[in-house]
Amino acid sequence: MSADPYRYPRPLICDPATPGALPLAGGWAHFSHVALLSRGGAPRVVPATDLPEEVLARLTAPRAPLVGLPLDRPRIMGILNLTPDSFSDGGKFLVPEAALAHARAMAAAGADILDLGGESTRPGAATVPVDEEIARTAPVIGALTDLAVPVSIDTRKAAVARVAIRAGAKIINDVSGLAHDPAMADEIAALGVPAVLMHSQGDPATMHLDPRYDDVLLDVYDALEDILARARAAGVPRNHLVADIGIGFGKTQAHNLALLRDLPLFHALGVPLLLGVSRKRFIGVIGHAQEPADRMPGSVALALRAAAEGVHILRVHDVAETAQAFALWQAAGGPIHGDRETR
Ligand code: HH2
Repeated sequence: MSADPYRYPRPLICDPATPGALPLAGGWAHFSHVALLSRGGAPRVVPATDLPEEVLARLTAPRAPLVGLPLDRPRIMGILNLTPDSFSDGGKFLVPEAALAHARAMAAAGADILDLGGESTRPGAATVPVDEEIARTAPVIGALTDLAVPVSIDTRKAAVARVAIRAGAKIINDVSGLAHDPAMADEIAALGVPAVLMHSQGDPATMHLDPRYDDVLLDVYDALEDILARARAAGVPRNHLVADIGIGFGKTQAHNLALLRDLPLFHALGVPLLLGVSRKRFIGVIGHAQEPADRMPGSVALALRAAAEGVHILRVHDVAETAQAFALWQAAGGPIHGDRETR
């Protein structure tokens, strides 16, 4: 692999008052040092100012607003699964009235974005035909166009994304990271909308069976870099791209935890970061909560930790609880705005 010592610079989060502290991704989290990671070698901690100018610029540059939403504080993406079989809320919102009521309730509770999906991508899930996925999602999106909160369409398929954007969605969320549908990169470019591109190893039907990596952290970083480069090559502007490490998608619990431990590395991709941990299985295992609905406290804990590390968007089921946690964290001096004046 690359011998470039600055290829994997993992920022070490610090208090904003630390001498030499720099804003991470131009936001509320700060760092003064980075751990230079490498394949097989020990991390080497150096001052951030030792980094080449281009690497430092990628780590510190403010991220552009997403569909007009300034990324100057952690944003909440509320989940709405219009599916019979999603692992946590499957079947709850199949009736359009129930879906619309839940969407409006999440917006009122503090969601900044609503993520609507018509296909479960839980481990073992089978693919849904395009027509059915469109029938599940487009009418609900069309009925929500009066909401001030932008809607994103959670789909791996270009045709579903196209109809959803025409119906009023503003963002595409592709959990396959352009891998499922060869038309997706061109479609995102042609539609001219932002896209969340997530890392996934394999297909939902089989991804959980035996996921393997040489070095999960650096492999996922390299893969996301490739995915972003493919989108750029198709004509998607950098300020339309958001990256997501894809917790639980072709990853064991050990893989998930290794990625979360060194999450700040992914700011080196130079784009906003989104994280989806909400109610996922490893939270149930570690937190002793068999039912997904009982995994809210662990989900909120991880959302707070990720927000403290500068992650821009948290994809959650429990919007009100996450918004309350953020509000209290900020009120008690947590670094949501990062400067002394707001403390
Ligand atoms: N996780 C799920 C679905 N979409 N999108 C992004 N960007 N990141 C994620 O981590 C992510 C996602 C899976 O969760 P959920 O939607 O609750 O369940 P299901 O796939 O069963 O519908």
